[in-house]
Amino acid sequence: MQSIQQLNARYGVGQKIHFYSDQNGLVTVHIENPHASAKIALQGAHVMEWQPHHSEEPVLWLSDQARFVRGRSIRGGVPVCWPWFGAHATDESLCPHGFARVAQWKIVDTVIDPDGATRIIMQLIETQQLGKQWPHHCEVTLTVIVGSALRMQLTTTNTGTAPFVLGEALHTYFHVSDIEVIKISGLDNTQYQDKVEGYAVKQQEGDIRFTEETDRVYINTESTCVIEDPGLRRRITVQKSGSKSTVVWNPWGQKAAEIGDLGSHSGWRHMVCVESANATDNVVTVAPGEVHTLEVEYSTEYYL
Ligand code: TA6
Repeated sequence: MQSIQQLNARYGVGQKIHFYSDQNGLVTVHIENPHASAKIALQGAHVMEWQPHHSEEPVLWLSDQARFVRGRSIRGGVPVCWPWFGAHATDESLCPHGFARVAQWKIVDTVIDPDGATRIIMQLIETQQLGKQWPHHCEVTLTVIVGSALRMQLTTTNTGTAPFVLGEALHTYFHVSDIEVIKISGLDNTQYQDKVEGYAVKQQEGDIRFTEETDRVYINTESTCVIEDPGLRRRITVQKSGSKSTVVWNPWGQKAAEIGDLGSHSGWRHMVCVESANATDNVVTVAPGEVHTLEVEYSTEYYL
């Protein structure tokens, strides 16, 4: 594993790209540039914070009860769900949403782009234990571009001789003023599987509004979504490519209490997940030699 000293010597740039270790030994990279600041944990290649300087409020939601411990997913930010989404198809003992979000990743490169944005390139470290859960040859990288917008590219290369089937998501938690005042546009007329009602297939009419537990996999959609938040007078735009599902989730109070790390003081009220995914009907077959990339871009604007 790369030590903090090695990481800072090879990939650090003073206060602009700085690696440190928290009290539980989780290695984090802190990025500071003219556009934004961000924090990424190497466990899970997990973007925990991204704050463009023009944004007064956090854009990503990070639970105040998040647990920063080895082998446990951090509640909030952008968990990387890979190589399956939800429960494993045949073995329920395996980690839901795949192991990538709790596995160790390594830094492959850090770059300061000509426009001042910072590019962090990470690769999932293969281990024997992971190989047992996912007996396929592949290379997985996550490139995070921290600028006035946040971009992420999750790339899977099949380096083996047989095709494999991949499920994945960037399971992003966005910070909102109040779940009951926001609306999400971009999915009108789109079919979804309603997980709250046993995956019943339904059709979205108009914008999404929230009055109860909502857990939906919108399928066959590559649309851009906008989270409109009149409480913060802010729009968050979620653009994507290489993704045919969009998952929208808020657990509401009772589920949040059962989950446990979703925050004190009704933390769940201040979050919504809009996840760019390839899930359920939209899992992807990656042929030998093929490179598959799921890419997202998050941007914000304030209005009067
Ligand atoms: O993406 C929505 C979802 O699959 C929900 O069903 C919900 O349980 C959530 O993810 C959180 O999953 P986690 O394993 O992180 O507790």
